[in-house]
Amino acid sequence: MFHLIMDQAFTRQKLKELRAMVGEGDRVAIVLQDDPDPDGMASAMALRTLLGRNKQTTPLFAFKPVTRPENRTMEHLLEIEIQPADTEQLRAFDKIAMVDVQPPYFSEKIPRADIVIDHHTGYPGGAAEFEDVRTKYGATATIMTEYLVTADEKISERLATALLYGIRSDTLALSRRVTDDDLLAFTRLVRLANYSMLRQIDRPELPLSFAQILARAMKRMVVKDRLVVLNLGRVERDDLIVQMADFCLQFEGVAWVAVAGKLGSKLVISVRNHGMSGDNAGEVVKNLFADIGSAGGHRNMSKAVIPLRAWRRREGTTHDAQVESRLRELFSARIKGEADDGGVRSAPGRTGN
Ligand SMILES: [Mn+2]
Repeated sequence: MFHLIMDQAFTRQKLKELRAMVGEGDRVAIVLQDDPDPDGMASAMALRTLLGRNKQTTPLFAFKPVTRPENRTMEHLLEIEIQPADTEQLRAFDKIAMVDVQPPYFSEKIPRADIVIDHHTGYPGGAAEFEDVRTKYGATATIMTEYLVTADEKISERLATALLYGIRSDTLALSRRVTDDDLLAFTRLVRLANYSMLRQIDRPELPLSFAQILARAMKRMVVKDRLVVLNLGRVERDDLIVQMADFCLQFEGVAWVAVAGKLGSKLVISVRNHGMSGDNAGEVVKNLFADIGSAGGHRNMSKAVIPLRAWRRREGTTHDAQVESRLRELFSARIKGEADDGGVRSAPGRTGN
């Protein structure tokens, strides 16, 4: 079925062009967008396989490193090494390729682009000798899967896991902008991927020290006005704050969660709600904290990052218990306010990928 629906003639032609372009001894750099995401990382691995290359001859680069915990886990578990990009260093490569992104994204930082494979809309095109931009696709990993199938390449477990995760994350688990092509690529990869690895990527390992923090916090947890507010105090990673916020939202009677923690010299606050009625988590944090830190997000999830010094200046103290009670006051007043206004609505979350 896959073969009937895939546009293999087109892909076969492009594959021929792609391979003809890259000489055997050429050093190829693959450049990813800032803070690379799973679709980009998976597509880069696939391009390397298609060109019959390895980490030495075809390294991956990004101007800003991976930050999301899940993506870092993917990078680590699948041993995807991404080096910091440098314009001068890139100039020395015989070919510069980019996947899941296009040259204008980088403006002057990229000396040139030779190979571009992507699914994003809104770029003029024509910036590289080889281009394959399929804007109707949900993920670049889908395009890459078609290339691999057309080329009759063996898709390793590691590569299949990466591509499957790339498609899944760009299409929000096949719920957003998913096309038949994405579904077919997904189906093709399902049998090849490593599910225990996928589970590990979904649920990054927690540091043991977090158990104590968790135990103390859970004892204090109360639900008032359908709101849970906790300050975890000092934590070693900000995803622990995010995971805690997600966890607390699962309890009965909870509609809103705000979990804070101190990370370095900052207070990080992660906010969640169920997105019923007009609840808008992004607006709430902006209203509460835009004057002392960065604050924003979507209807269902938002975040504020506040320098502890700025918090102290406005609120008087950064003592953990007092931070928690102050946050409870602020959120409880704000959320009631929102409900009284009938809720402030805004556009749904960004659809970037
Ligand atoms: Mn993508």
